[in-house]
Amino acid sequence: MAREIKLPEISENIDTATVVRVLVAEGDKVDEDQSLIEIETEKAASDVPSPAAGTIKEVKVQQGDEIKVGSVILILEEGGGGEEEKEQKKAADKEEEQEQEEGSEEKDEKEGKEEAEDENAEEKESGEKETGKEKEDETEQEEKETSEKEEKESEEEKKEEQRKESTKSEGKSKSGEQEQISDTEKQKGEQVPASPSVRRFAREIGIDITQVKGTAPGNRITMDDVKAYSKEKNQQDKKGIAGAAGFELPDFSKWGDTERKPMSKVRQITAKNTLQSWNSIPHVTQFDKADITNLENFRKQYAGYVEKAGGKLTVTAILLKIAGFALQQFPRFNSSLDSQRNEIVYKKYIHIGVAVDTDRGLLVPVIRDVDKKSITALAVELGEMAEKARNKKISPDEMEGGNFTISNLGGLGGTAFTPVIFPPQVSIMGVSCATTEPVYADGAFQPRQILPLNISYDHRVIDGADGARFLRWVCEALENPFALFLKEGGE
Ligand code: CAO
Repeated sequence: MAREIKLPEISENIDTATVVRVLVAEGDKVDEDQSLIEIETEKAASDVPSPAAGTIKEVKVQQGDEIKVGSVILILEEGGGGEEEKEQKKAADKEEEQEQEEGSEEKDEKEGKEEAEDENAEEKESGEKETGKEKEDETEQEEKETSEKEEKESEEEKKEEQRKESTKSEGKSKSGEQEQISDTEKQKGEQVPASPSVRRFAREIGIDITQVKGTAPGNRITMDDVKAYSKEKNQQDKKGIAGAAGFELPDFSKWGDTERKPMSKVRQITAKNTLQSWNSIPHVTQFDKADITNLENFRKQYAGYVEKAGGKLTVTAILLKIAGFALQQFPRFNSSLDSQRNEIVYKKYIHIGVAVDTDRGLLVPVIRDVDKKSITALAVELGEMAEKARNKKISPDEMEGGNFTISNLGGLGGTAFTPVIFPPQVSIMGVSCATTEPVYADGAFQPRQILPLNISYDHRVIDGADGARFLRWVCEALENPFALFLKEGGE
């Protein structure tokens, strides 16, 4: 039986997705749960699996399409598509044909009625048009009068502007090129039909009036047109990442060949979020180092134990547990700032995001209730979540609700970096590469495994001293986990 496969619900507040790749073609046989298409939304990338086994009859989408939740992606012929089914299909088609024949008389009658109704409607509309035309004439007359009045105003305004211009000294603040552009723009602006008050309003809110489409008779631009254009422009600016950054690109072709590629949704989201975070949060980054020589021995000793449970006892898994403890000791790091109400929202749960490097870019799955889980359980969950993120199986919900983030770049190398906070969180811990360093202790240099750590925090919520205390607490916990049972934090 043919079945329409629709784009399923993805997540709350998400109603469209972009088709990144179509993984099947017409005639393909698919299994239940086999990925049909790859999609990207504002929040994540994922696959749409087939709800049943069958044969693809028709593919209705293609790469790059923006599709709505509930829209048909493809038609699936359920089952193996064997002879029996073909027979069933033939019978069904025949039945449908018969139904259509029977219904055709009825349809003709109905269509006749509809046509008559349409004609009536047309007549009615043309009648309305006549009355409308009279009204339009009246409006045009009014417009003409207003426009004459406005032209007078405009003349006076021009004179005023000329007076102002002549008092300005030559090339005081702008380059000659800029002057030229604004002069041309001004000339063009004077040619578009708009009243001086509308022109002035556009100028005051920084809108180039030549770009506004007039909706009044004679394409005259009204105040509402300027407002509508400004609103649309704002929305576009918010959407366009490059626009939001406010950089005008030069013509690169002057210096060599270039190629343009669209940013993936994940890239766009990262760009938007990091820019917003960087622009709105006063970041401070604190650095420290932990001697993890003993911890590394522990890791080797218990690697097999965790492996049996299906996980890998990595530095990140251990750090998750330690950060969970630290957030309980320093609740401010587990909070969010409500700047509208001047309040700090303290969360009673410990959900930590872990930055995962995927071939589509950065994804941050959230491990929930870290404080209630063992290191083994955390290691297993972290492995599963990282794999899901890399295989595009992670859902947007699994990346929401984190209070704090760990970003471990140590596996890739590096001595230090300053991570960017994920709003509405107020801090993020970065981990660089552990190396063997000579440490002077007991009267001699000794080779020790040293792990560089950092924490970026929102200075509106957290002071420097708290940042230093938090990170030191983490370092000491890594060096001597028993201290966890003795220590108290801040706040
Ligand atoms: N220093 C030295 N070695 C480290 C290390 C560190 N800080 N962290 C991990 N390693 C080593 C591990 O021990 C492992 O080595 P072995 O294979 O020899 O055991 C190797 O690096 C790979 O580790 P892993 O990735 O399997 O496991 P992990 O739990 O340490 O890390 C994850 C998991 C998801 C954090 C990591 O895979 C990852 O994606 N990191 C990148 C995060 C990122 O992109 N951050 C930037 C965010 S801002 O753009």
